Amino acid sequence: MGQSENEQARAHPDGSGRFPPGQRAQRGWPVLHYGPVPRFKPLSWDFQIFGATASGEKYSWNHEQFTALPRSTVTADFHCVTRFTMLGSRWGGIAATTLLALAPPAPEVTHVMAWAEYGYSANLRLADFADASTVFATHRNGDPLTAEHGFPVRLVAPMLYAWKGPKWVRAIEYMTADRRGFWEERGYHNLGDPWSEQRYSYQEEPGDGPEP
Ligand SMILES: Nc1nc2c(c(=O)[nH]1)N[C@H]1C(S)=C(S)[C@@H](COP(=O)(O)O)O[C@H]1N2
Ligand SMILES: [Mo]
Repeated sequence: MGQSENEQARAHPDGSGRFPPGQRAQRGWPVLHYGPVPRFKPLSWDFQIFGATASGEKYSWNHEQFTALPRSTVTADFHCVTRFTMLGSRWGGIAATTLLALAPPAPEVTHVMAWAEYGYSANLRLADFADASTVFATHRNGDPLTAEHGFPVRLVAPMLYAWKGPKWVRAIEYMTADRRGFWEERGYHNLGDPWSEQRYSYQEEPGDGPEP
C-alpha cells in the first residue's frame, strides 16, 4: 500500500483483542447497512470539510487528490451494536489527524458530523474523531474496500460502535454544538462507547447528548 505508511498497532483499547461486554466473535465480515449500495462516480466524487473551519473556508478534494494524501495504517477491532465483534483488522487510509491538520477546525468546535451518500450521518465528539486510531479507510488487510463495505472510503472510529463509521463517507462537518446523526435520531445512543455498552438512547444520562 501507501507511500509513508505509519504503523499504529494498538491505538486505544481497540486492537487489544478484547471483547467489550455483550459482544461475541464474528468470523468473516458481514455486510450491514440501511438502504442501497451507492455507485461510485469517480468524476463527480469529492470529499469535503465544511462548517466551523478555522479559516472559514470549505475544503474539497477530488478522488485523485484524496487518495494521494499521506497514508496511515491502524490495527483495530470492530464492534457492531448487533453484538458481533471482528478482531484485528488492518485499516489502511487517511488518518483523521491528517485531515484535521490540513483543514483545522475553529477553536469552538466540539463535535463533527460524518456525512455519507444518501444522507447517512453519524455524530462524533471531536476528541474521538481526533484520536490517532480514527481513519478514513480505503483498504482492509491490504485489499481495497468492496462496494458493499464502503468503497471508495469509509470512516472507522474503532473506539465507538461501528454505526459511528459511515461507509461511502463524503464529508465532515465541524460543529460547535452536538447534533444527532442518523441512528442517534432513531433510538441509538448518542455516544456509542462499546466498553460501557452505550447501545440505546434510553440509556443516556443527562449530558450524554442533545434531546432525541
Ligand atoms: N453509509 C452507511 N454507513 C454505515 C451504515 C449504514 O447503514 N450506512 N451502517 C453502519 C453499521 S450499523 C455497521 S455495523 C457498519 C457495518 O459495516 P460493514 O457492512 O462493512 O460490516 O457500517 C456502518 N456504516
Ligand atoms: Mo452495526
